[in-house]
Amino acid sequence: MMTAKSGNPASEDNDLYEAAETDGLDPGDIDDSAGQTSPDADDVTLRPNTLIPEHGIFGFRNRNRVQTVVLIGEQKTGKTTLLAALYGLFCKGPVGGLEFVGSQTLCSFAERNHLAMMRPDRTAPTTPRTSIADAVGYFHLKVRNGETVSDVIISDRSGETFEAARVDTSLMDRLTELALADRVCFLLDAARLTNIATRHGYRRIFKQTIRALVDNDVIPKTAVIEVLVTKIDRVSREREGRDLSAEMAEYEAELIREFGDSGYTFNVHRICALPRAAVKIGFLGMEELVGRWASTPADADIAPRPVYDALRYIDRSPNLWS
Ligand SMILES: Nc1nc2c(ncn2[C@@H]2O[C@H](COP(=O)(O)OP(=O)(O)OP(=O)(O)O)[C@@H](O)[C@H]2O)c(=O)[nH]1
Ligand SMILES: [Mg+2]
Repeated sequence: MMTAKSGNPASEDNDLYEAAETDGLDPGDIDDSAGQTSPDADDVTLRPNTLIPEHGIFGFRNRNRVQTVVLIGEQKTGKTTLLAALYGLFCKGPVGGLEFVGSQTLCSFAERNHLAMMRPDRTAPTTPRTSIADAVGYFHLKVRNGETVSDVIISDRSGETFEAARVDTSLMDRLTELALADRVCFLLDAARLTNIATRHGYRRIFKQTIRALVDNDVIPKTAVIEVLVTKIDRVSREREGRDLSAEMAEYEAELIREFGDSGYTFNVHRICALPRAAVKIGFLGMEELVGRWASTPADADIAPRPVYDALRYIDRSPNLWS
């Protein structure tokens, strides 16, 4: 007959076995993270606000069928603000027919959104700079369109790392997120693009970044490339009689001419993630953006791909051996 005992039920179970019987048993998968949660203090459980780290992303992708979006942009082009805006939009309700289901990085989203909106004393709200010392981190978003549920992970890292990789291609190996990309988004700052003092250099540098990544084959051939023209609110007013929209359209057409036949699906979209300078513009292009990012791809074609530039592969083989 079993008698009721107080204490740990697991130890009760073990009491029914001899030590020799239990020692050799496989304990099964133990969830280490369960032991790492912060202890309750005053009945408040703290939740971590970390992103999915580089070493955790492979396991996450193995467990879930996800779309991986990689954000690339110089410093202050609006990468983190875009992520904050995504969260902010889902807080208000469905976005373009997509409903929010969940997120493994909810606290990180909330923190970015809070920081993007705070500091009312500043002329413009600002997110803290993503530090070059931080490795890449991934945000997670699970959304639903009717019966179809999709998982999206989005990388965020410091713009300085991309700037360094543009001028020194040996640093491209460090952009580990690119190998996982289903979609690579290059953020193009509309304000810098149309500013007379900065536009010349910025136009050249922006193309140079895409060219460096495409020519060094660090973007998977199956990935879609999109250029996201950010901060449209800042160029919506007429400036010194110039038609800023037409100037941007001209550059966008140049990009499509130059990269449209590089072997990738290549598109340009205008977005506004923080319509501060022209409130009427609203969150331009954000619904469409979420729709594209969460779209479920067709089943992957696993047939071996033909090799088009075999000589370049031979060129690179010493790198693999070294
Ligand atoms: N007016 C306006 N400002 C924006 C918009 N998007 C971003 N910003 C501002 O641009 C600045 C830089 O934005 P971030 O999102 O921090 O840029 P980032 O690309 O993450 O920069 P790093 O972390 O340094 O690589 C912030 O002050 C934002 O408030 C926008 O759509 N409109
Ligand atoms: Mg940032």
